[in-house]
Amino acid sequence: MSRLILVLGDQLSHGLSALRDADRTKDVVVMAEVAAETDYVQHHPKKIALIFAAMRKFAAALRADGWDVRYCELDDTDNTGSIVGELLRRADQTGATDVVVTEPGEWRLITALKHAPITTHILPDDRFIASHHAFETWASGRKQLRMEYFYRDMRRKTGLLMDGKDPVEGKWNFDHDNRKPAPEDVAFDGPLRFTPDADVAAVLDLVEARFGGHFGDLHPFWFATTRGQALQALAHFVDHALARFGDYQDAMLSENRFLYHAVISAYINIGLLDPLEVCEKVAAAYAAGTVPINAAEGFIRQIIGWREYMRGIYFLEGPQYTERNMLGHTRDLPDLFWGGETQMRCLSKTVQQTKQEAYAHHIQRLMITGNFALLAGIDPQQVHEWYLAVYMDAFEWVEAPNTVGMSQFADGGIIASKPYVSSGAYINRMSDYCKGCAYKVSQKTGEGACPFNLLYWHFLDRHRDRFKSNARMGNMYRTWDKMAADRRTTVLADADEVLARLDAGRVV
Ligand code: FAD
Ligand code: DLZ
Ligand code: SF4
Repeated sequence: MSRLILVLGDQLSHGLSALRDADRTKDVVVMAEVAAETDYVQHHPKKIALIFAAMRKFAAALRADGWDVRYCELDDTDNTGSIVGELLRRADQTGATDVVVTEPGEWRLITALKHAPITTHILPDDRFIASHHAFETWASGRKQLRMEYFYRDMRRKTGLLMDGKDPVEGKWNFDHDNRKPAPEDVAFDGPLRFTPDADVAAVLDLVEARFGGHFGDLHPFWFATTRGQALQALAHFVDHALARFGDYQDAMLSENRFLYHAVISAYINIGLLDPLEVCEKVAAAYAAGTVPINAAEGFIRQIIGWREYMRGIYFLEGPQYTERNMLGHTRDLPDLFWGGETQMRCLSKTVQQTKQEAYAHHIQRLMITGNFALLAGIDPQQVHEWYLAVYMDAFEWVEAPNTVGMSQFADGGIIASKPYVSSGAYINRMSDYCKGCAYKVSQKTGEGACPFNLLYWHFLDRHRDRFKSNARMGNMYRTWDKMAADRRTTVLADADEVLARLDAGRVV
């Protein structure tokens, strides 16, 4: 009896556990473009196009490899609109009674599959280095789940950048060397871009027609849509950008959106690249002497450290994680996140870039949009849904811990030991946004004062009870307490005025 092998849009890996488990002479692969997956948030059109184009190309590659693939396009007349609906339709067609699937990266879909009226076998997703069991074992009994210690275990486990039992060059973490401000010139032209072929163009037409109303520009579309192209994009990054990745990891420039970043997260997350192979290529460049340790270590830490850790937390904390709101923030997400007018140049540039590219790098996500949402007290669930929608690499297992935990501190400190907040001074140091902004970053109060300067103190003041005993925040409170009382009153009143403008839908 044949079985149905479900391959989801972010499972486009030839070594997928569900495919390894299958028999290509008997089993039937099911892939489907469905409204339930395109509509659970208003995904950026570029993200939908990337997933559909890569799914179609992956299906073609499987067929060429001898698999029987039943692929349903979004506009097919008999499309049932959901993954479970498609499985039931294919079961009717083929007589299959069982489904095999690699575990999806989202509780929503796991639950739907577990409750599907057909026997479903969910296999571990072993494209990740740490299994659920390994992460639970690491986490159990620890008071704090700090990424750094998990990361060291991952280094030991993979042997990446290890010299026997010790880290190469004697240190686990070179983050202190990775905080240079924005450079004058960037000697990298950004990620490798691909011209859409006829198959990609057909997807672009479909996405334009069906999702043209979603936030985000579909054109120009230049993403890799096959593993071969993604490997070329990776090689381009390793050869031309990696050496400076570490130095400028945290820098931001208005007119250079990618700096020395890899722009491969979406390719890894949908399965075109394997995280370990990516790290091995980076480690090989270090071993060959073409990139310094702060670049290689900084990059590998993001993947075997942060990426694996975020997934571990998502599955450890369970389906309700996305509803956490430890700071009780309830303000609605302002329209400026959807491209509405703002005078804050850093926000306007980051949102505009997000709209055009479906991409912003980590510090833009954390210290511009995330920082503002946290300081302004925006409802973390709305913030989470925004991040899940607008970035091409956004899947809940990685987006939610980054947003709800790291960026919004809504999990109460499981991920971050203190909230990632800053005044305008940090943004000014790390970017060129403040030059030409309608606000003055050096101004602390009054009309024209940078809203980050005002909201920063407002945040610390309103959450004093929660954070006053956090050792890492002692300096912030000491600075605030040393300020003259009437100045503090003015700062808080000016911050309230900014928040009132937000609430009234006026331009900030
Ligand atoms: P680079 O800066 O070149 O880094 C290399 C790789 O490291 C990335 O490709 C990615 O695979 C990995 N990586 C780096 N940081 C992280 C991290 N914090 N968590 C997981 N992996 C990481 N990343 C996503 O993949 N999907 C998301 O939905 C997502 N949402 C985020 C939301 C917020 C609020 C924040 C602060 C960060 C989020 N990140 C997310 C993490 C990070 O911003 C992106 O992985 C990174 O910007 C992708 O760009 P890049 O490929 O150029 O990465
Ligand atoms: C994100 C996404 C979108 C937009 N569309 C599809 C789709 O039509 N078919 C599909 O199989 N997968 C899609 N995906 C990816 C899924 O939403 C993803 O597998 C789950 O969110 C789990 O990570
Ligand atoms: Fe952003 Fe403030 Fe700088 Fe303007 S002055 S760009 S609002 S940090």
